[in-house]
Amino acid sequence: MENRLVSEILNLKNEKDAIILAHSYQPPEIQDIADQVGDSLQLSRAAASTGSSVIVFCGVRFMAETAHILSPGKRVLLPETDAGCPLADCIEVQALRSMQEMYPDALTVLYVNSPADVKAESYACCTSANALEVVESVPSDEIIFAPDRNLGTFVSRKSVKTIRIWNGACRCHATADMENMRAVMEEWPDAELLVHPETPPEVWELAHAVLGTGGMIRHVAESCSQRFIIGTEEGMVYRLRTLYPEREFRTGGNIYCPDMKKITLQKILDSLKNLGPVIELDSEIRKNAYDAVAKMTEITG
Ligand code: CIZ
Repeated sequence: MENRLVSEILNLKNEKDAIILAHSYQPPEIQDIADQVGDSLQLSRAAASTGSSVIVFCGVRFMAETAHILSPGKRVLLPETDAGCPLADCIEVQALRSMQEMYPDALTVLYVNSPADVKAESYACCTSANALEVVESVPSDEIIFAPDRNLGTFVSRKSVKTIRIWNGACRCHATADMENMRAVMEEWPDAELLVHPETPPEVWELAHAVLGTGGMIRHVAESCSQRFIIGTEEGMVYRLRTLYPEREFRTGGNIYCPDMKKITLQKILDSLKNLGPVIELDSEIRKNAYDAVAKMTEITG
C-alpha cells in the first residue's frame, strides 16, 4: 500500500512539475520521499530557487506561507489545511499593534513561526538560529521580540538591549518532560543533550548546547561524541539518524507535535492530483511580510 502510494506520488510529481519539501519534524515516510528536508527557512529558500512551478510543502501553515512569501510566482500547496501551529496562533495583528503603541521606540523582531499578516507588521524576522544576530543588528536598543517567550528569554540573556518579550510558547517544546529527559540522561550518561531554545530555561540548564534544528545538524557533524539525546520534536531524531547512521540518537522530553503529523502520503497524493489546497495571501500583506523576511536576509546574509 505504502509502496503504491510512493510510486504514484513520484510519478505525479514529475508530471505536475512539482517539488516536495519536508520539515525535519515530519514523519519518516514523508522525509523519505521529499526532495529536500530541512528547517522552515531553508525550505522556503529552496522553494524560491527551484525551477519547479509547484511546491508541495510538508510542514505547517506558517512554513508554507513563508515559502509563498519568498516565491509568489509558484503554486505552494499545503496538503492538509488544518496543519497549524499553536505558537503562531499566540499572536495576532491588533495585539501586536497595542504592544507597539506601548513601546513606540522599539523595533519588532518576529520569529518566523508566526502568521504572515503579523510578519507584515514587523521590522525584521528571525529564526531560532539567527535570533540573537538579528536582534543585535537592528537599529534600536529596544526590541519587541515575539511570539516565543523562551526564545526571547534565550536572546535577552545574551543581549545588552532592552527586550520586551511576547508571552507565547510552542505547546510541545514548552511542556518538555524533564523527568523523561533526566531518565534518558541517566541511561546514556556519555551522551550530549542538545535542546531547542523553544524549551524552557530549566531545560537549557541540563543541556550541552541550545540549538535550532540546523544548528543541531552542524553540532553533530563537528562533535566527537557517539551518542546524542535530542530535546526537540521527535521527527528530528529520524533526520539525524538518516544523516549520521554511524551515531546514536534518542529523543529526550517526549516532544511531539500533532500538527506536524497531519500530513500523510495519501494527502500528498491528493494534493498533487488536485493541485491544492493552495496558499494564498493578500498581495499587500505578502509584500510587507517579504520586506521583514528580506531584512533578516540582509542582516544574516
Ligand atoms: O523554523 C523551524 O524550522 C523550526 C520550527 C525549528 C528550527 O529550529 O529549525
